[in-house]
Amino acid sequence: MSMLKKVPVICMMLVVASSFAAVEKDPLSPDPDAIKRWQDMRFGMFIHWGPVSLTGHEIGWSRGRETPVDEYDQLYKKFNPTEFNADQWVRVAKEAGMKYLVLTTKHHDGFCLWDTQQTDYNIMHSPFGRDVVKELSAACKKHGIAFGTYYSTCDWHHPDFPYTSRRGDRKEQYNLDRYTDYLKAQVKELITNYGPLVTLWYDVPQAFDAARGTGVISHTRSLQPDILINNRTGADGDYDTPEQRVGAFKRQRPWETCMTLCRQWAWRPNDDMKTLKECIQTLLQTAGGDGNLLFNVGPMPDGRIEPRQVERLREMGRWLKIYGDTIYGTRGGPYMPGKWGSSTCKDDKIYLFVMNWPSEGPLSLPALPMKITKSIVRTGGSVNLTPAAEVIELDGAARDQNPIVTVIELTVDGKAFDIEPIPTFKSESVAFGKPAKSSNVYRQRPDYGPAMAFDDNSQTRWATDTGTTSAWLEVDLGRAMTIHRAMIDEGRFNRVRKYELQYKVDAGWKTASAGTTLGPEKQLDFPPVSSRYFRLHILEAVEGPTIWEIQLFESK
Ligand code: FHN
Repeated sequence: MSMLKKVPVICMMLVVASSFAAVEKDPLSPDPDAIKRWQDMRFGMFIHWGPVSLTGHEIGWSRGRETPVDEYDQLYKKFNPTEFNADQWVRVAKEAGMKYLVLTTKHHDGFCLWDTQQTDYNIMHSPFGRDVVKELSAACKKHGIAFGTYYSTCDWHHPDFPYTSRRGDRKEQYNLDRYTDYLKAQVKELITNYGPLVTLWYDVPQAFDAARGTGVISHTRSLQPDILINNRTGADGDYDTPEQRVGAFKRQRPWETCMTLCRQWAWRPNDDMKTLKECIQTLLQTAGGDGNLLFNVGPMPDGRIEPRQVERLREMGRWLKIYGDTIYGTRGGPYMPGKWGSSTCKDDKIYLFVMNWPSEGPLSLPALPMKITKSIVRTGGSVNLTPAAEVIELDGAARDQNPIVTVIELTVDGKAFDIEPIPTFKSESVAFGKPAKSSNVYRQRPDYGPAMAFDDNSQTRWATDTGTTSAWLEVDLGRAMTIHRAMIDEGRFNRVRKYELQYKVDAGWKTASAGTTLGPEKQLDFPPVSSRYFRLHILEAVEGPTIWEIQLFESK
């Protein structure tokens, strides 16, 4: 008789049970329920604050730039934000419709906003002498807002960290292992004393390679198994963090756009502030891409969030009070975002956010593979829906009801999320979607690769490494074409100082058009030239050139 038959069943069950228990969770994989909870929240508040607010300059970056290092590092001795009220900050976030909050507990300047035992360079040694992280964590718990902490991976103040700035001035003496232990000890304090945290938001992993970053992730997850960790430890982490731009449509990996309400992360007097339209449309484009939006405020040196920023956030909250069901708990798509707008979905509902109606005629979107059983215009007015075979056309009085966005709710006869994402742009550019290559890509990251300049997506761009002053970007049209017009969009970057648009002939590259600066949506008209290969050759740039889009138009 086999051994198996002799083993009492109960003993077998114990063996099976213990083997399951023994299967360790992979510390590099996030808890899927935590990811869903976080994605369902969709909208959070980012807060960049510290003694630097006394200067009105940028946190971290201004150390040794606008403010001499010695002066910057003494600011905390004057920092006494007596108007700081954690409840007030959290109430502003809540009234804005934000569901989570992430505070810079330690930025690149190394100053700590909590009662850390690892260094005296912290808030308890300032005239203020109160534990800001503790008070904010408690206020979030009280008001039902999830609390997360930003913790800068780099630390230009710490003696063991190798660099003294973003530009990479390396110190003579440093000890990265000892600094990593310091980082881990502080992260343990943050999670143990102020958690549970929705996320540990690391930043600028200078000197941290993937191995070291992986160790930081394992350490963090060991302290709180369902914590979420971003992609800035030096390793991939749980979610991507496109910054100051709406990320590209992506369902297969979580992502979160981090963006400033004004221009600077930390408070700056009279800083430019985004309009309500820009704020709302950014949220809709982000959610439509299946991403979260972490929207930043920089409180003032007295501890208050600037009243005009509070009012802007309250305006967003008033919009979300009416239409929040089209954002919270939804997924991006099925229509992919474009200049027209974006869409989200939940159960049998699809929400269309039309931000730019055609100047004439209806808005045409590709037909859905499901039947539309009902359609209503949530923002008022009516819409004629003609679901023809290949397109659905939307037209009617709805278009001018709301200056920010027209919200149309479609009900379909199935689960909307099951619909394969649908591209919504038909580009006239012959370069759209064609194979591309370039001389340099920012940190070799595909989300900044050459293809991003030929995807007709105004949210993605080709970028080059910091310090790059010349580069080229080439497209293969697949066959020889006669081209007479191009559009090159550098947006507001304005880094190019000399360029040539070239086409390849047997003898090499010839110039179709040449100039100095590009800027937003530069139109180039030139005598028709024929080739299969075209390239933008940037001969001179003041900083790493970056191009949002290149379009090439064929002579008919
Ligand atoms: O240098 C920082 C910057 O101050 C800010 O904290 C942003 C937020 O994502 N991260 C770094 C720039 O990428």
